[in-house]
Amino acid sequence: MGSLTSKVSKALSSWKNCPARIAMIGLDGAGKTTILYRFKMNETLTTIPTVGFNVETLSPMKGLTLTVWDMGGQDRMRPLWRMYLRGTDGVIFVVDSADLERIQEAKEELMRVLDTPEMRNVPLVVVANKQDLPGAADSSRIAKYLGLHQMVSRRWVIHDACATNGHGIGESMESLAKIVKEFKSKHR
Ligand code: G3D
Ligand code: MG
Repeated sequence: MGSLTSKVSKALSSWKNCPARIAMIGLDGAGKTTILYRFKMNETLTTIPTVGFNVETLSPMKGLTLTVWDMGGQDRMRPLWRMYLRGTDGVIFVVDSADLERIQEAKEELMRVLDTPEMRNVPLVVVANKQDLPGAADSSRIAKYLGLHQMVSRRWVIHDACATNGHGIGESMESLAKIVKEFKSKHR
């Protein structure tokens, strides 16, 4: 596993006193697995080999439970999502900022998840990944493409990032810790 930068490490260790369940989602190829490699994995809890639905549950740090899966083009699997989303305290949505051909698809998938009753008010961190690639849209453009400004009853934050060099990952995790704690103190 990749080494922990101090920022990522600090943000992750703050979960010890505030256990949380986080869903990390995004289209395939967005960079989820690459981000996970930036965390030191204490344990992989389960990988459930459902045909056509590869969901991983892992705990990079005491108190933090992450469920991770690829979205897109799998309508049959949507009923399963809801099962995994129950009790979720926060969402990390990872976007390939250089793949504007699929940004509309990314938006639709994100909205499908956020529109489920389980996800009411649950805060969102968007990682505008792959900023190193030519033609990547910055986080303010990605926010527009995803329609984030239209979300009124949900806290959201977006960060520019590059998972391959770690830029923005610590900041994203810090924001996540902050808004999830606020959410839990109000709604849980
Ligand atoms: P996923 O888990 O969301 O499906 P991955 O996505 O983490 O497997 O990443 C898909 C590909 O994008 C990988 O390349 C990975 O190295 C690359 N990638 C992830 N983040 C970045 C980034 O910030 N910048 C660039 N340039 N590439 C990134 P491969 O070649 O292994 O398929
Ligand atoms: Mg992956």
